[in-house]
Amino acid sequence: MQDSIETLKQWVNSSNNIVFFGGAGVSTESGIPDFRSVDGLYHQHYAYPPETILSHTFFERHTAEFYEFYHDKMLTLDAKPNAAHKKLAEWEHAGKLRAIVTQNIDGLHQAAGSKTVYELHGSVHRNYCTRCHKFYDAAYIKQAHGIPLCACGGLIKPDVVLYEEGLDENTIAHSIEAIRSADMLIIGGTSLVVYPAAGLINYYRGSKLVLVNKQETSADSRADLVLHGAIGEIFSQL
Ligand code: CNA
Repeated sequence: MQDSIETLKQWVNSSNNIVFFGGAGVSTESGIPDFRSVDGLYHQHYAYPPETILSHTFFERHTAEFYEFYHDKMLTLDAKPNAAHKKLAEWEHAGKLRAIVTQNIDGLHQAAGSKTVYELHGSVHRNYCTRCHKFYDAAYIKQAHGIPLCACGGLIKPDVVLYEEGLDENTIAHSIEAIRSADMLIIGGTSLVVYPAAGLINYYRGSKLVLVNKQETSADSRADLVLHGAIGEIFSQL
């Protein structure tokens, strides 16, 4: 492991166009559970699996239950950026990192100071009335009991891409462009099973594909460097 960390350190030092592609595993060390780890949301007991609750149909048909889960598990507003978020922000500031493409909706990259963050699945920090489109922040949703309603009486929906919904085309286009022209692509904290997001890594055409994940993923075999471990712990050694 120490050799791999050393190699990664050298690659980072010699790169100035790094793109990071991440998922829920980036935020577990901030106390936000992912979906697929042993202590992830899939292994906790709910009446439905998380991907059913976080689907468009469920939101429409069982809005109160959706918001119960969402309040409990997704609106983790007290979480703070960990060493991985901070290191990525540092690299961007130093002109090494061009963009972060994330499947996370927690806003922790921006909280760490990162500026160019493509949020493929949206953000809990943006919420809109489905009737008049008025904006509401996450604090408003947090303090609302039950289903959050707009001043106009309309239902407020988080700007989060639910299962069955399409991704924002502009965000995809920017993500593809960044990944395609990156000199190094670091993939971290993602099981790479949620599509179309996971497919974006196929646009990388460089020779420094790095994978930092606790568990094995389908991309391990084609990565140029694989580090199995906790991303915050690993990044704090870079
Ligand atoms: P996932 O499918 O739960 O996979 C997470 C991966 O991260 C697993 O392979 C773990 O082994 C790995 N992992 C967990 N902790 C660490 C760690 N500390 N260091 C390195 N690796 C770790 O999550 P994905 O993001 O791949 O799945 C996509 C879904 C989960 C997206 O739609 C997200 O929106 C959604 N999600 C987001 C959050 C968040 O915003 N923080 C939380 C939970 C789920």
